[in-house]
Amino acid sequence: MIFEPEMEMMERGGLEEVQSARLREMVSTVYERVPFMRERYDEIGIKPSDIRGISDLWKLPFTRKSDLRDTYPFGLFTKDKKDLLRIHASSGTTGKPTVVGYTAGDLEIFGKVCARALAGGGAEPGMLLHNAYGYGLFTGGLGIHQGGETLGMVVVPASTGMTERQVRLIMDFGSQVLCCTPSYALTIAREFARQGIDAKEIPLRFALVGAEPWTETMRAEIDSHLGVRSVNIYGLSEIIGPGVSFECTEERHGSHINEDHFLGEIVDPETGAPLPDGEEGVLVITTLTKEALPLIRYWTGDVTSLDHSKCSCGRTLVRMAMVKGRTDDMLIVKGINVYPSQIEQAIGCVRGLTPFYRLLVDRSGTLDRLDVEVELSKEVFEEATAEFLSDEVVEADKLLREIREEAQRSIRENIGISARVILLEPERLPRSEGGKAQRVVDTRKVLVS
Ligand code: DLL
Repeated sequence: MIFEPEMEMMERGGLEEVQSARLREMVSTVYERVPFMRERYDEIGIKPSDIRGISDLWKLPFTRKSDLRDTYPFGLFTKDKKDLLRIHASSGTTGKPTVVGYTAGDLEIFGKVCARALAGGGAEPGMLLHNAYGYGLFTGGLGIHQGGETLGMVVVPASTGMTERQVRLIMDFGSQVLCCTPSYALTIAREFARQGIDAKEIPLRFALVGAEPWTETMRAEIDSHLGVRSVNIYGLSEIIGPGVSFECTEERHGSHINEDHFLGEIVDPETGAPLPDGEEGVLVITTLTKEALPLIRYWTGDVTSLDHSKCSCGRTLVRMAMVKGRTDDMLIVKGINVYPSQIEQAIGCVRGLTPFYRLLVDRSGTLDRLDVEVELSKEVFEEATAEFLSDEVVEADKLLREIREEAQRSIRENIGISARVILLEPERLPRSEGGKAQRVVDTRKVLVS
């Protein structure tokens, strides 16, 4: 189902006219109402009248997360505090949180873009939505909640944690749609298995997962263990929250950006120059309709690429590839750039391994070392244990050595880096309780005084 076909299926020429008109208005508003931005535009000699349409976008400077921090908490807002209906914030690991605000109009759009995403992911009015994104300052819980209500669904505001209860509620209520982070979807799947509930008995049919990078290997696990067809949902608080882009169940090949509200570009991470379709770079987004906190050319830091080709679902909205990671999550190990999701992908195709992994980066002397801890599947672990117990130590050793060597080879061939793979027993690594998974321990960052 397409929630707003008149916008989601608009032909490109018409869409670009809408985008250009909205961009002109947005730039004028920001220039008039945000002194911080006016000063920046004055400094480089840009006037709102220089921006006649989206083809002039490149003339405008980027807005960065540091600009939000420097003007903390409300310095980039165009509205007075009393004209807002809601505030969200993302904690950030260091320093001040990023604060975002919404007018009534913003919340209406937030509801609609999330409703579009839910519809794209298979949801329909009347279906039950089990929403296990965190409620609170995080935009995931309330954003999806509002999207569900806007679509006409019955929303169960489960939030995160208490996984045993999540499973009971899904079973008792008969929820058909699950929304949560991909790592939490795996935790929920494990809890179903622990309670002896087979995928065929689970009422869920669709899942919209996002808020953190994930891969096709994880998708296969989520789909088979929960009995769903899972799709990606992407977004960030600064732009609105979830619902910036979403995959359709038809293709599950790239997430449609809600381009009538959010104009996406891909730029070179070093030079900032725009890159063509298919080339990987940083996603930069301009909000076209946001009232309280419009952002122009916001540098998301997320690495992806765009695809304007036709999609069989009928939507004309451009698609973005799965996010590889944020430029600031990128590790440089032995001079090679590596994203955790690339390691996940490289080990994902090795038989006997699971998507539960952790990267340990260390430096001895001047040399970086990368260890990849990864859990074995239950089947392989049991096979190896049985061999050990029946004194077939050589066979067990051979089985584990082969898996380890294959994983190391896959990492070397796909990423060009040598890593040591450490096999762990199942359930060894900490599990997501609903928030974003922490996959990297980089001890090189400890300062030496
Ligand atoms: O994570 C909003 C959201 C909630 C999206 C629920 C999807 C579902 P923030 O906490 O501000 O907002 O974090 C935004 O998370 O810049 C990406 O780095 C990452 N991210 C979000 N969605 C995805 C995704 C929410 N589908 C940051 N794939 C973004 C990969 C994602 N990374």
